[in-house]
Amino acid sequence: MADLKALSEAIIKGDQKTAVDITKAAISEGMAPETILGDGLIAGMNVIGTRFKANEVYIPEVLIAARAMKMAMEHLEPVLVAAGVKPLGKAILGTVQGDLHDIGKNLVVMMLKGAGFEVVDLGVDVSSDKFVAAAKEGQPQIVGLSALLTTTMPSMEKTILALKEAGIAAKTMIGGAPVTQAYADKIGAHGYAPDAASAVDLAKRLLN
Ligand code: B1M
Repeated sequence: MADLKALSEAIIKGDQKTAVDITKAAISEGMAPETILGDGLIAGMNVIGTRFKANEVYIPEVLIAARAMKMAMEHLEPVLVAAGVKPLGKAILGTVQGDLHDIGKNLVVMMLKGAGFEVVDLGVDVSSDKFVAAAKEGQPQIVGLSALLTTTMPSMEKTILALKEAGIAAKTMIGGAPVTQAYADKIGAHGYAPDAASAVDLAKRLLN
């Protein structure tokens, strides 16, 4: 029987080949896809998230683990879809207008996917209109905004206002190096996270 502990270890180590091999073996044995996802892939990413928050691993390790997860997910996703397994929640994320920094935002996207969220990544330089249109179309529970420049932080406020004016019910979360909890409170965002692992915890809290 496929060893899900070894699968989560492979994710933690960022060992793509082993992660893909065990995932494929588990699928062909007929193991429930949500078990493979929860007890193997997400379990591994959860360990990475906890270690990242504790400064026990750093960005390269997170990226390598997330890449292994992505490769394994390419095999698991069609099986999950066929089985009708529901994601934890849906989030749309983007870097706000005027801002081209996406390394941190991409990490947040990967960690959210790793935690079982369906994520629509709108990319960089995303206008408030584009956030509103994507939220109307995608009906996410969460809209996440990233900014790395003090000069683009006002785009966050503009976007949150536009979402409110459009009657979007989704919870908003913000992050990025210059952003603070005080700024989130000031502009009426529902939450702020200082790093990608905390963003996952926050997104889970915002679902309730
Ligand atoms: Co730029 N840049 N940059 N840059 N750049 C900074 C941000 C800067 C601090 C460097 C400096 O001067 N010391 C400075 C901003 C100063 C300020 O506003 N106070 C700066 C500047 C000025 C600029 C330009 C204006 C430079 C110029 O052209 N004169 C220009 C602007 C371009 C634009 O956006 N319009 C520019 C360009 C660039 C590059 C294109 C060269 C490149 C970006 C490449 C890319 O992203 N694809 C770049 C880079 C790499 C940086 C630094 C060096 C690194 C940023 C980074 O990726 N960090 C940065 C200096 C620094 O931060 N030390 C700098 C790693 C990343 C994992 O961390 O993004 O903070 P971070 O994400 C974290 C958390 O913040 C959080 O989780 C992540 C993971 O833990 N988080 C969220 C992020 N988003 C979140 C969203 C959430 C929750 C958490 O919820 C939705």
